[in-house]
Amino acid sequence: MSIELQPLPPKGGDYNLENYEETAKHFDWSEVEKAFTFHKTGKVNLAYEAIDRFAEDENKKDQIALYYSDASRDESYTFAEMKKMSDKSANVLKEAGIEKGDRVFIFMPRSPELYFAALGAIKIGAIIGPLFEAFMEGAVKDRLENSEAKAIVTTPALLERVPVSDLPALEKVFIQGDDVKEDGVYLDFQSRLEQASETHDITWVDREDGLILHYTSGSTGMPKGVLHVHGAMLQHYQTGKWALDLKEGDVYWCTADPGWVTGTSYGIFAPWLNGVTNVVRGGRFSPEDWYATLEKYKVSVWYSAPTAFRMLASAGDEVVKNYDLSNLRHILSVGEPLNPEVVRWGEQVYGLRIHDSWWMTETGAIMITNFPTMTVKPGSMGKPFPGITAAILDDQGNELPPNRMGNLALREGWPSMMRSIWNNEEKYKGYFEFPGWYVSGDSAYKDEDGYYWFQGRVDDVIMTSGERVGPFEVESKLVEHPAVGEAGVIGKPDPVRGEIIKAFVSLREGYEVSDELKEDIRVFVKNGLAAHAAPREIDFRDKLPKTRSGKIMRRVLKAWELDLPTGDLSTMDDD
Ligand code: 6R9
Repeated sequence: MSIELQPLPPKGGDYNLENYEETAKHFDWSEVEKAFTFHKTGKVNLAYEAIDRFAEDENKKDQIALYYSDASRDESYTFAEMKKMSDKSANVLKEAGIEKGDRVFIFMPRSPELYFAALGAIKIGAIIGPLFEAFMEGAVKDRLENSEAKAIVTTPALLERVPVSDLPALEKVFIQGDDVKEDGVYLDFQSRLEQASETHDITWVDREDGLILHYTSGSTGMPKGVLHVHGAMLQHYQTGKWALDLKEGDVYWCTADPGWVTGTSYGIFAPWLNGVTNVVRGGRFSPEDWYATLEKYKVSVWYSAPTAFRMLASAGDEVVKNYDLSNLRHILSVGEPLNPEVVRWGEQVYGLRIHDSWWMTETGAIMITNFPTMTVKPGSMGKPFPGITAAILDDQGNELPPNRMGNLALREGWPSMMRSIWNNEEKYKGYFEFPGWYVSGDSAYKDEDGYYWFQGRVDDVIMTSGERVGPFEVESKLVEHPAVGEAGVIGKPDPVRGEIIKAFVSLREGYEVSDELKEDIRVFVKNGLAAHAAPREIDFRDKLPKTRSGKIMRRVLKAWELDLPTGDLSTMDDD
């Protein structure tokens, strides 16, 4: 029996989605179109719906659209100013010969100009390719080469990682910085932006035209380019409304970097399509800075990730008391399993529940989530968003009954579904091996109430003495132990048991490695979960390998264990 938490009373007004079950029964995506200008005009461009229509609205134009801060800058831009800056940026790109359909990469640390560049490119119908600032030359080259990028917007510091002469398709390199010397290929983005005209005729596109290309790692091979289209805005908008519960007057902060899908779908599109104030903070994580950001901007809706919440929890419960977080009313999480322990911790320190949401780069927007008006079962990802059909399939594509673990799949055809893998039709088809279904690569089960429970990536599931064990369950239990900061669990091949469970653990401040502690942690999992789920081996490490978006890389743990090469680490957080 899992624990069930009744919905908490709303803080300040009703939630947008009052009755999940009723709404899901009757929901139709075509209804969502009525929220957009294109429903009346037939003219489509996501940037128009996100920025320009509010800039043209007397009641909205002077509202802050973007609050930006980092160690050296502290700025804000209204919707009217965002329109002006993105129009200028569109003119800069267009004058340099960039056209509809061209790939324009954006390779820079978070800054207001990153957002102007992205919106400007979208306004001319170009396809944007966000690149995380920590990528090194090889990773940048692979992505620009694969997509035949025509332009990149970058900074002087990152320019050395762009191998321009090895990229024949790359015609223009826009550099955002001081005193940039132009020479035909290299162009000064900053001065051009200042000088550009403030009026721009937006390029109207088709709903099926390309919007954004996100490169993401699979279990094998090179990162693949996942293409999304303008029509995805229906789902960005509606999930913003019902899952994030965005409404007039909200100040919203998504902590993800736009180099990852969460930082674009929910750091650019969803908030602005809903006309809310969006907070962007540059720089690195620190508990004090994060709480100061929530306080300073009176953030009301906050979207972050389990690793961040665990790091905040590790910082201790005292630090949060120094900040006024009274405006906060709704918190969400994505990217990796949200341990029940973290949900309990959230309720304790914030007086609010952290709501899990599940989706992927390929799905483009939230697919399964815990709605604020719904009973929450901590550890479960929640239920499918209205208009989304999910199922658990066996390896032959048959739907499994409740409580059976299998492949988490989605009925194809949701608005923000990827439309292709760039230059790789085979890979794309690989997701749709069972007619009508997109197979996610995650394993999960659905309980008798329709809640989905994440078990791991398909290839991470552990079989030990004939028992199926999801590493997430074990990791969740491990991090409940007071000494454990983070934990990654893999199956280690064993001649007798098939696999045994092996845990890699980093300790919290103040704890020392010892055999006693090891045994204590083992017994803790054994007693808390099940004997067969207790790790037979525990290795202590100072740090666990993680992707830049915070996921513990079990395949690297496995490679450590088996003494194998670790493969492509271009998405790994190695600083
Ligand atoms: C948005 C994003 C996708 C993979 C996905 C799954 C994991 C995402 C999760 C979750 C457990 C959740 N994942 N949300 N696992 N619970 N709520 O993260 O996209 O970087 O493509 O990762 O992340 O394994 O398949 P992406």
